[in-house]
Order: sequence, then C-alpha cells, then structure tokens
Amino acid sequence: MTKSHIHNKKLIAWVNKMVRMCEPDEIVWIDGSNEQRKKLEEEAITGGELIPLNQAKLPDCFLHRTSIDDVARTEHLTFICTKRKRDAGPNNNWMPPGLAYRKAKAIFKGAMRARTMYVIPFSMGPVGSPFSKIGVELTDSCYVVLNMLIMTRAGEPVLRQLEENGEFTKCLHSKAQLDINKRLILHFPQDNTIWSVGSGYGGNVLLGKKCLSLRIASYLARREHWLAEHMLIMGIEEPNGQIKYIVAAFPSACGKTNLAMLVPPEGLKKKGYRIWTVGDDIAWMRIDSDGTLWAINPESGFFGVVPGTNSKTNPNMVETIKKNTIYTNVLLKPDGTLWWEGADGEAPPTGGVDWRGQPWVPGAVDALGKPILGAHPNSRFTVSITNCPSASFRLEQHHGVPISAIVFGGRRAHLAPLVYESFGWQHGVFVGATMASELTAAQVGKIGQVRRDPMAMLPFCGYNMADYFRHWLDMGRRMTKRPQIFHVNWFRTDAQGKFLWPGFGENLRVLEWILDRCNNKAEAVVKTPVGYIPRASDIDMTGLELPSGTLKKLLAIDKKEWFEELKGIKAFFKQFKKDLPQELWQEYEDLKSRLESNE
Ligand code: OXD
Ligand code: MN
Repeated sequence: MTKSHIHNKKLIAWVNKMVRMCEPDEIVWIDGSNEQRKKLEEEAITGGELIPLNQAKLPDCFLHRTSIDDVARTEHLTFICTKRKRDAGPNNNWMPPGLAYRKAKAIFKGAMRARTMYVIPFSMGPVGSPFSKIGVELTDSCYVVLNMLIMTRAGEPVLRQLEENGEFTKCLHSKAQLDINKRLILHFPQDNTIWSVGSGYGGNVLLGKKCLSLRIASYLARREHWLAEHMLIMGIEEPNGQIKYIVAAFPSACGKTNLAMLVPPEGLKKKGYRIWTVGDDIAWMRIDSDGTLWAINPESGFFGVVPGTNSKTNPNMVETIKKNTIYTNVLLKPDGTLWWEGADGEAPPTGGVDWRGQPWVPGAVDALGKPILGAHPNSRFTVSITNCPSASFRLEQHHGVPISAIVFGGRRAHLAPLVYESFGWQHGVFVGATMASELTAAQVGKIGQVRRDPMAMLPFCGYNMADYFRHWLDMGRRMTKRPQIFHVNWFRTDAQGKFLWPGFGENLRVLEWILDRCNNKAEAVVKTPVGYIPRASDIDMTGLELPSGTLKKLLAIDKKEWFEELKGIKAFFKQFKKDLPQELWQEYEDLKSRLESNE
C-alpha cells in the first residue's frame, strides 16, 4: 500500500506525530494481503519472534515465547485516564490524562529507533457494519501484527471505509525495553486513545481486544446506547431447525470458550441439537429497529488459554488449532510439535523445550521441589474463528444475531444452584451486578474466598461501574422485547468437594431448559426467593447417569448461605456510595424480604 492511498487527514497527522515521538527507522502500512503476511512471517522467523513448527503436522503454525515476566494482563499497570477520578470509579486504577501522557511519553520517546513501525488499520466487527468500530494500531512488534491479522479484520478495506474524515481509535503500542518497571497500559476514553508500552503479552498489546472492544467500547456504548460486554455468543439449533442465540458472561477460568463451541451429548444430538459458535469472549449488542437486542462478535479469532484443551474439554478447539495457529508459551517437542499440561496424551517422555526456552523433562522440579511446567498456565493460541468446525454462518452478518437469553455465571462451590431465572430485567441486572467466583486451590488466596466480578467486567469496564449498572437498567427500558436473564453454576460440589455436575457438553441440558423458558415451553417452574428454578424432571437427562438425588442437590437453595451472601453484596454495593442506582438497593431489599418471608 502506498501512502497516496491514505486519504484520512486525521490519520496522516496522527501517524506523523507518533513517528516524531517514537522515531522508527521505517514505516510499513499493513494491507491485509496474504503476500504481506507471508513476508512478515519470514521476518518474524529471522528476527526470532516466531519459531516455525513441524509444517507437515501443524501447517502454518508458529510458536512465540514472551519474556518470563510478561505472561498475563498486568491489571495494576492498567489505567483509565479520565479528567475526573469519579468517572473511572472505584473499580479502576485512575491517572489524570496529562500525567499519564507525560509518563508514557518519556518511555515512548525514541523507543522505535532501529525498528519498524507497523500501521494496522483494523475493524472490530464486519467492515462497514453500523455495529463496527475502526481502530488503527501503531506497533513495533511483528508478533502483534500477525496476531491482529487473525483477531481483527485488518488492512486496506478498513482504510477505504475510513475515507477522509472517519473516526477511529488511536492505538499506540511499543515493546520499548519489555521492562515491567516501564510498562503502562493507558486508556483515554475521552480522547478515543489507547497507549500501551513495555509489554508483548496479547491482552496488553492486541489493542483491538480488551482495550478497545471492552474498555473504550464500554465507554462509547454508554454514550451511544448499546452494550459492550465480556460475553460469548452461541447459536443453539433446536430440533425444529430454528436457531436461538444466547450470550453468556463468566469470569476468567470458568469455561466461556468451551461452552461457546460445545459438542452436544449423544442424547441431545439425536434429538437434533447443534451448536453454532459466534464468539467466545466479547459481544457488542444493539437494540435494532425491531426493539430487540442483537449481537455481533467484534473479533474474528480466538485468543484462548491452551492448557486443559483436549478432546474431552473442547473437541472443536482441538480441531481448530491444528493449522494456521500462533501458539505462545507452550512446550516445544523435539519433532517440532507441541505439548501442554492437560493436552491429549502423555507428556513427551524425552521432554522438550519449555515455555521459558529451557530444556524440560516430565516430572522436572525446581530447587524447592515444586513442579516446573512445560507450558505456562496462561499460554495461548491465536487462531481464526473460521477454522472452527462449529463456526456460525452469520459471522459477517452486519446486524449480528438476535439474542433470546443472557446468562451470567460464576464458580460457586456452594450457594448458587445449577440454574435459575431472574424475575425480570431489573432483577436480572442485580443478578449480573452481584456475580462472584470463589478462589480455588489453584489460585493465590484463601480457598472459598469470594471475589465479586459484576457481569465478568470488573477488569474491563472503562468507566464507573455504578454508571454501568445504570446504563444496563436504561437499556432494559429502551427495549420493547427484552432477553430473559439467567444465572448458571457448573461448579457446585458435594460434601467431599467433588463436582456434582459433569459440565462440558452436558451443559447443553441446562441451556435446553433456558431456551424452553424463552419459548414459553417450560411453564411449571419452581419459584424460589432467588429466582425461578426448573423441577428436576424438566432437565432432559437422557444418556447421563447421575447418582440419585444429585439434581436435587444441584438445585437446592440454602437460606443460611444466601443470608451470608447478602452481607457480601451489601459490602460490595457500599463502595459505590450514593452513585449506586437505587433500583439495585431495591432488589437487594426485595431478595432479603423474600428470604425472610419464606423462612
Ligand atoms: C481473556 C481474559 O484473555 O479474559 O479473554 O483475560
Ligand atoms: Mn476474556
């Protein structure tokens, strides 16, 4: 692409300004062509950013290793930079914009000397859709370019869409020295700008993802009356051939990716059920001219966690990542293929090279006797959604898909039943706002300790969450037909701490009840103080043997636990002081009185 192709004056002026600050040796505009991608892959291999894998077994697949202190999102270095602290709210780190720009400028100054600056025009959502937003990322990382080419629609068609005056999010990234002490992930919602410096980890540097599609987009969505959410989108084809779409929000490590592409268990498959995957991480939802909610997935790929991916947990993903995939921080085997903890098959007996680039053998331990992992627990794959066997045929549909149900969920060993339905939109917003997950033995912290993560957006909401809850309530008022709101919990345990519910594909049995409720088919429900729950007989258990009484345990409501929960909700709400919408305090009081009157 030559510079004469670029007509957008704001874009040219901004790129020139950033070039003066970062001082790259060369500027390359990304056009989205296969030829250019191939050339960049070669350059990344020569420069050591990518390691080619066994092309016979893993065609078009590569491995990348990050620095060992650059393996995850760094929330403590992530800031929302609004003029007033109040607008960032108690849930975000805040820095005034002037100070943030100054601090980052000192790191960006000359950071691209002897490097190339790549200019990536990208669209979140189908190019030209009224749902979509355009961004331009400037970066000195070839790895970022190659990932962005998978995760977004990038290149020349986006520039054409931008024309002379189009708006875009200004995204600037430099690896700089990859120094954690000089790392900042800054969001300037009022300037439609993102600056990220000092990191090479996807969640910090693929600026179309968490930074634009959630933090900046949530801010824009409030202003423009739509929703930008941390949600999967899936279509469930019912036996009558109709496809109903749902969105679902779960905190990290609760199986969003697995749910989005589940394979129906035999009994339900025979009935005629089939799953269509629209997205596994982010949903942008608008009220269309019919007064109902429609969703698109702004991304075009998956940036998912590798460990634990196998033919039982996610057979569709196992197929998806067999080709055209960039792997980050997994174990490299001597034959140029890969392994990770929780992969199909045993650890390679002769070992390999671990995620840090060190020789590794199964059973390796460190000086303290702690196991050394072959793959980092947050190692990732980046792959196009079109590789997925269950990819929806409506991915390029400009208005997305109509949403029948919104599902919230958390990891609760106790308390939350397998599924319940809210009493209506306002109660549903309360259910989402009070979402929480318990820490497990695998995490730092006290086992069972509850961490609140409203709508799974705690690290991703680009403004004050009290205003976010108000926006959700307002959206309900704007719709003529609202999706029904549910809560699920796949993680309830018995007295011995064993999971009561098998999860994975079997979760479709619960989704079937949810859809029956949306279709007015499951009428005889049980009303409890927390919401409507199914009768045990309403869940189709064909082909799934559970010990007798298990479903009853899964659906039980323990009042004592819910009274405890009320205390946690109150403490959480109180941090928002007078900003918390009154409606949510009302829902709190209503839940309390339902629990009391039912004693
Ligand atoms: C993700 C996350 O990477 O939620 O999707 O951290
Ligand atoms: Mn996510």
